[in-house]
Amino acid sequence: MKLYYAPASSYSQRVLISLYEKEIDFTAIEVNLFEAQARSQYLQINPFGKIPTLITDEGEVLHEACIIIEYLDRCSKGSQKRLIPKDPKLALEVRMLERIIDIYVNAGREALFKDSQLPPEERAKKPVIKAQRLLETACTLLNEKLVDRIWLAGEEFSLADCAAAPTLAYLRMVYNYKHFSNLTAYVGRLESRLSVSKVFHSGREQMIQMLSTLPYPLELVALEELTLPC
Ligand SMILES: N[C@@H](CCC(=O)N[C@@H](CS)C(=O)NCC(=O)O)C(=O)O
Repeated sequence: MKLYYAPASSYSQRVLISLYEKEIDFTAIEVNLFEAQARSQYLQINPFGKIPTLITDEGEVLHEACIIIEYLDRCSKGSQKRLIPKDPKLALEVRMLERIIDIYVNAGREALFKDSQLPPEERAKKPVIKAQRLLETACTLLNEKLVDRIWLAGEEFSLADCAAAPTLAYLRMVYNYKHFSNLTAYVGRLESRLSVSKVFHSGREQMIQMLSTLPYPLELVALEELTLPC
């Protein structure tokens, strides 16, 4: 199978983490959406112009990180770990947590990121305040789930953790979540996990380069650099 991806793309990273977790062989094809010709070629594969895309060995084209991960999980051989549990009730919770991360945490992160790139006098208007409120609601929920859990859905690393790892790492650039202590401890566990650290390591250089070109530059923030907000 072939994965079209970019090393710093958080949605690509979700899929890469799942591929490493499941130890699936794949061919990685890096896409540069900033390059006109590469972009127009890629639009033939993904008309939305979004990465990642997976092309299966049967030639099926799959968009959307969570659907790609679900496909990879269905290809599981006997001993491979499952990222979406077989138990239907647990599977629903995993999917719900993934949606919460995508819709509230990631959208909040994107809204805060866009806001940080506006001239200071134009920042912190109603839409971004609303997005931050939803982001904080989601972080509160995740923090509560993590009171007695190692991973988001319990004992087993899942699709929800694949989504959480890059989202929460990039979130630190624009939002300090140190006051959510269970969430912060969980992020420490996530970032020590082999699949996650491998993916972050390979995306780091591209992300630092992209951040340096911003009108209001931002930096990748290591978890240890987060201090408790006053
Ligand atoms: N809903 C898509 C989102 C993918 C997405 O937004 N990818 C970003 C990179 S992390 C992208 O391709 N952005 C390029 C653009 O929006 O032009 C998914 O789950 O895969």
